[in-house]
Amino acid sequence: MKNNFTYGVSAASYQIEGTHNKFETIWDTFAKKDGCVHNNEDGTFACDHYNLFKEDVQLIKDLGVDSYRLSISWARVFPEKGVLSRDGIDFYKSLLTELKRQNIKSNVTMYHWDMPSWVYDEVGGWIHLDATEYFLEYAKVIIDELDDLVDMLATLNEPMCSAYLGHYLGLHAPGHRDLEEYIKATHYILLAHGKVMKYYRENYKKQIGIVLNLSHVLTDADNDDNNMAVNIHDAVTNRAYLEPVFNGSYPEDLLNLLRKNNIDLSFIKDEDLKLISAPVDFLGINNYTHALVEYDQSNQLLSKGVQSDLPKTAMDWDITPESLIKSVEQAREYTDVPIYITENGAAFDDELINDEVVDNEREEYILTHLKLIEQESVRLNIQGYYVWSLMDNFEWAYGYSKRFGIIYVDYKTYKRTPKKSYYSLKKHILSNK
Ligand code: IFM
Repeated sequence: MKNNFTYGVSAASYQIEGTHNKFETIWDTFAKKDGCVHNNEDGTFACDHYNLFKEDVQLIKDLGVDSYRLSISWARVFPEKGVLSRDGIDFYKSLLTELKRQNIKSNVTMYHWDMPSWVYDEVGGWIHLDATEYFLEYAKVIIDELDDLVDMLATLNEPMCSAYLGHYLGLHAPGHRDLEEYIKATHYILLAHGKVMKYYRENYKKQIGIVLNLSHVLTDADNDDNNMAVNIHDAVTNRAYLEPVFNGSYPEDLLNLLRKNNIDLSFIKDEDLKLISAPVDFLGINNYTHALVEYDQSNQLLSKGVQSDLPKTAMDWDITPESLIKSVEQAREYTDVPIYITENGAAFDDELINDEVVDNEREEYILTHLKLIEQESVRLNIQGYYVWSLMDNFEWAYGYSKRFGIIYVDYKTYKRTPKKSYYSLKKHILSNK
């Protein structure tokens, strides 16, 4: 295994902190619309990490990991247009200071989907150039105020989800279904990344990168149509992000398909692509499963997901550890920078019995994936692995119905109970150090 391999655990602002109604994000609005989020649940209280962060940092410390990956809520920092919240900044200062005190490195993401509602109300979200300027204004504040306390910084988490799930499939906030919006949101969210990269490079010196979710795409019914669907789905979900960030261009097959659908692509400027492809110091990869697809004539993007008979998690996602390695190999076609697996983990239907959660399936999932990563870490220059997630939390459109945590959360009392997988991960880390 690589020397200095980083063990970590991940979580994200909206999913754990609780907004306590002090500010509004696009997920609060989305959750109010019937049929969008399980039981109309939202992040008002989440895991109340805002109040319980010291207890949570102690749990991270006791787990024995080197690093904690967290995100900052744009809306907590800028609850209204042009209004900076000192309380918001101070919360993150306290959290990062506590991590330092406990000698845990921080890996901080500036955008993990909780766009302030005012940005959406002003310009419609990521489909508008102005959103990139609002984001830059926020990112500058975060960087200027927090850089001393941060060890690694990432601009975005999973831009594919913001663009494709949020603006094409309608499964994530803001819940739109529009092909032109998919490519506009893709481009402008990446441009926001590029603008922040420029500011950071001109003024600061630490590690900055981006986190992409990559899933190996395949079909189990090999024919011309299905193979074409595999390629185009790979372009839409993986290469639409890898290529601009590392090569400064979008996949030609994707652009051709968009043109065939009469999408005007003149908003994509060469100078934007230069900013977007500024060198990063690391790539974060989030991966949970593969994407099994077939041709679908009724979809403008020509593919649909299909079911396999493989073992599944509670998300109905196939358990395919080897596909994690395939995704890292795909990224390696684009870049030599160090790679961190910034999210990997699984939801299962946990039960708390006598103050214990015996989550054997999650334990097996995590240890299988982690051991594979350790084995491949030298060949593929993988420098770390973060489990998703530190604790059960708000799982977006699934509300609180899916539990990904290695710590169980009772959503009535906020009591935390480490699960069996927490203890086995702890043991694994200890024996490897
Ligand atoms: O919970 C999410 C996380 O916010 C982003 N990556 C995938 C996780 C599981 O769905």
